[in-house]
Formats: sequence, structure tokens, C-alpha cells
Amino acid sequence: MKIDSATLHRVRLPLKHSFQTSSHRKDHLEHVLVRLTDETGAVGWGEIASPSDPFYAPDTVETSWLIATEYLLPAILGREVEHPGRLGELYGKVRGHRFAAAGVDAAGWALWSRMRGVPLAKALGGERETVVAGVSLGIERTIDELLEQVQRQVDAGYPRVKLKIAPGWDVEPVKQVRAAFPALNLHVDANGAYLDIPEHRALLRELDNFELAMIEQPFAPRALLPSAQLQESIETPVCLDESVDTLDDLRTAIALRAGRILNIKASRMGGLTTAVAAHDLARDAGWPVWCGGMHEFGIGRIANVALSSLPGFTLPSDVSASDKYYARDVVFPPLVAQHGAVAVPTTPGLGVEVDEDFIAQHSHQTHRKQSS
Ligand code: OSB
Ligand code: MG
Repeated sequence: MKIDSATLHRVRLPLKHSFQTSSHRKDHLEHVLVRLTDETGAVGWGEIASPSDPFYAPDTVETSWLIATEYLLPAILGREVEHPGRLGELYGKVRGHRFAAAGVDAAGWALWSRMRGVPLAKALGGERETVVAGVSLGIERTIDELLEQVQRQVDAGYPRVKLKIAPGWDVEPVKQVRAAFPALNLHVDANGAYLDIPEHRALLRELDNFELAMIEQPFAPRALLPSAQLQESIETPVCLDESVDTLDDLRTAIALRAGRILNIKASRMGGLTTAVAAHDLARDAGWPVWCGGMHEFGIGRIANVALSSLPGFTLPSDVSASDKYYARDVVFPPLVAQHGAVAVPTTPGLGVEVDEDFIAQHSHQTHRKQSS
């Protein structure tokens, strides 16, 4: 395929329920939607799901926009690419900025699979017809409000619930949720909020008593040695998220036994191409994986569903239905979960319609470039 034009839309949508992690609180999200066309006029969409602030990763919406418009799109426009897996080679000199690259890579995959007449999931090597969805719950003001949120998601049929934790919001909420939901598949995500100090290590070891499916990203992204020491001292598997941006990070984490489970986010790893390679590497190492989310709108969310259909994704993924976060989504039909499972689309490309009118209404910045 030859990339003939590229359009970016900066789109802001309100969240139904504000979301707080160890680092920030959000009541709306702004993502950049990438629209690529080829010489035949076929269209592929991808999503740059960077948070607005550099608290999860160094990226922001502004930096992603800058890198996409100044470096990534100029590198791919007018170029012949035989396979989306090779798109990244065209902008391989760009270091970091993986959220921006992920949106471009995903649009390339969507375009290519659409042209080839295959569902994105099949193009990626997916095998499942449905994927099991978990939900991620932010830090609430009170434990009662948290219990109410957990009940709501259990009632909605989700079989796995993850709780955001931070020092001061960990052992007590987890103890109470576990007491109220003894059989629930429950896990916690610290987004790196714990320090390698005795008080924090003690809190994390206490969490070993609640039969959690995993403790996700307890320490800072680069703190692989403390993570390995913690894993050595507890039964609960440690799951890595922010620590693994690249395949080399994953090889190092596996060699150090810095965890036992990997959260694969295409957004964090620069796209679907690297996500699939991480899946293969983790499988060879015996690490189960699941697909993490960044509160994606429908375009990124449906790509995550496609990715989660690969065989190594044996744990529930953060691919909850659109209505967990958004009153109205940018795709049609919106994603729905039935008994906690989301169907993998079976029609070519993304397998959903992109609502371009709705996107235009909510877009407050646009950039368009045509190959010369
Ligand atoms: O660590 O998984 C995370 C959202 C923003 C930043 C980091 C994370 C998250 C989530 C969202 O947990 C999960 C989802 O998209 O459903
Ligand atoms: Mg996480």
C-alpha cells in the first residue's frame, strides 16, 4: 500500500465517571485520531491514546501531536509499504514517543487489513471469537463508594476487577473488597506509586494475603531490581506495565524475573506490531499476558479487542464496553460486553464504522497532509 493522505483529529470526550489513579484525576479525555488513506482511497483509522499529562509516560497529547505532524506522517506519506509490520521502519530513527507511533501503526494495520479483506484480528494472528473483559476502577473517595462501584461492575457481568492502589489506599480497601467478594478475580495496579523503602515493601507484602490475581506495576518503571526482589518474596504474581516499553525491556524483565505476567498495551509499546512481538516473546518465556487499556475511544478499543484475540492473551483484558467510560463512542456499533465477553469483529479492517460526523463535531484541532 502507498500512504496517500494523513489526517489527525484532536478529539475530546467527557468521561461518564471521573477516574483517579495514584497520579491524577480525569473527568474528560482527549485523544488524537489518525486517518490514513491509500492510493485507492481506502481508509484506516488509529488512535493516539496519550494521557494529557506526562504522569503515566513522558508523552502528552501536545508532544504526540508534535511528533506525529513533524516526524511520523512526513516519514510515511507517499511511501510504498508492503506490510504494516514494516511501517515502523520508516520512522525508526524516532526515539520514544510511542503513543504517537502507536496511533500511526494501528491506522496502517487497519488500512492494510481493510484492503486485504481480512479482519484486523486475523491479520494480527488472532484466533478467539470473543475476548474476556475486565474492568479497571479508579481510587474512590470512600471505601463504600468503591464497594458500590465493584458491585456495579459485577452486576454488569465483568468477571475480573482491577483496583487502582497507592500508599494510603491499599490494604484496607483491598481487605474490604475481598471480604465482600470472596470469589472475585481481583487484582491491583499501583502505577509505580511505591518506593523501594521498608514501609512500602511491607504494604506490598501484606497484599499477598488477599488472593489477588496479580499486583501490577508496584514500583517505578525502571525499578526492575526492587520488582524482582518483591516477586521473590511473595506468592502473588507481579505484573509489569510501565516497565516494559520495548522488546529489550521485556527481555531484561524476564531475565531478572522482575515479574511473572505482562500487561501488553499497544499504545505504550509503539503499536500493534511490537505488541504482537511482545506476545510471542512472553509466550516463549512462559509469561501469560493480557491487554491493558488507556481508556481508549472505540477506535483504539476495537484494536485492543483484535489484539486480545491472540492465543497468549489468556488473562482478562482491559477491554470493557464503550459505555463503561463514554456515553457515546466514535465508532458504530459501540463495543458491548455480554457476560463479561466482547465479540471480536469478523468483517475486514477494524470491523466497525467510524462516525466521522461525531468526530468532526468533537474535534478542536485538525491537521491534514497529502503525499506530494
Ligand atoms: O495503568 O492500566 C493503567 C488508564 C490510564 C493510565 C494507566 C492505566 C489506565 C487503566 C485504564 O487502567 C484501563 C482501561 O482502559 O480500561
Ligand atoms: Mg497499569
